Amino acid sequence: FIRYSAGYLEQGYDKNDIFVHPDFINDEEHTLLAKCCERKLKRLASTYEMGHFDKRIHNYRECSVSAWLPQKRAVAGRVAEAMGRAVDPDPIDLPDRAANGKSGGWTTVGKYDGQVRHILDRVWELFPSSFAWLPPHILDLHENGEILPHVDNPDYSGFTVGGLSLLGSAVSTFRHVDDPSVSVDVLLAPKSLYFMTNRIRYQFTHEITVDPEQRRWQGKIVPRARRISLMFRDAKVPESGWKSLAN
Ligand code: AKG
Repeated sequence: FIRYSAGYLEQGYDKNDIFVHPDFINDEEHTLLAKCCERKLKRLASTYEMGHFDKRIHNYRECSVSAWLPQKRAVAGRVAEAMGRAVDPDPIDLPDRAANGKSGGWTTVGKYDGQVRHILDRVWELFPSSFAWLPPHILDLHENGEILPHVDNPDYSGFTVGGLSLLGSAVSTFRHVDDPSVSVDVLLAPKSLYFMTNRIRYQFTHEITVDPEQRRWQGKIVPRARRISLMFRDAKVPESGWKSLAN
C-alpha cells in the first residue's frame, strides 16, 4: 500500500511519518459509513463544486460532522468554535472556499450517528487520549475530480492528518516541497485508513491526480472512480492552552 521513492529511502526519511491500515473496517462497516456519508452530504451539498482553475481541488462535495466527534473529546469542537472555525471548517484553502459559501457546514445528530461513532472510536484509539480532534470531514471526490498538490493549512489543524477511504480506489502522491525526488505513493483502497504526521504532514505536498501514469500501481492503472474520504485532523492547541477553553 506504500511505495517510497529511492530519494526518500536514501536520504533517510522516516518511514513512520505515514502509515496505512489496509482493511481497517470490514464490508458491513464500509456499507454503513458510505450510506451515512451520503446522507450527510445530501443535506449539505447537493452538487459537486467544479472549482476554479486556481483552486486546489476540483469536482467535489464536502461537509464536516461535529456529531461524529467522540463525546469525551468534544472539547475539540469547542476549541474549533473558539478559534472561529465553526462557520467554515475548511482545512485546505479557507479564504477561497469560505467565499463560495456553498460547501462545508455542520450537521445535527442523525439516525445512524451512534453506530458510526462506534467505528470511529477505533480511529481515535490509535492515538493517545490527550489528543483532541476536529470534527471528521467528509470529502466526496467525483470520478473526474482531482486534488492538486498542497500542504494542509498548518494554521487550521495540528500534527496529524488521516483519511478513511470509501468507494473507489485512488493513488495519492506525497512529495517533498523542496525536493521532488523525495516522494511516497500510497494506494488509498476502500476500507483502508492512512495517517501522515511529522515531516510528511508539514514538508510534503499531497495530491490525487488524474494523470494515468501517476495512478499506476503494480503495473496496472487504477481506474478513476468516485471516492469518499472521511478525514481526521487533530486540533491545534491554542496559545491560551486547553484548560481555559475546556472550563
Ligand atoms: C485533504 O483533505 O487535504 C486531502 O487532500 C484529501 C485526501 C484524501 O481524500 O484522502
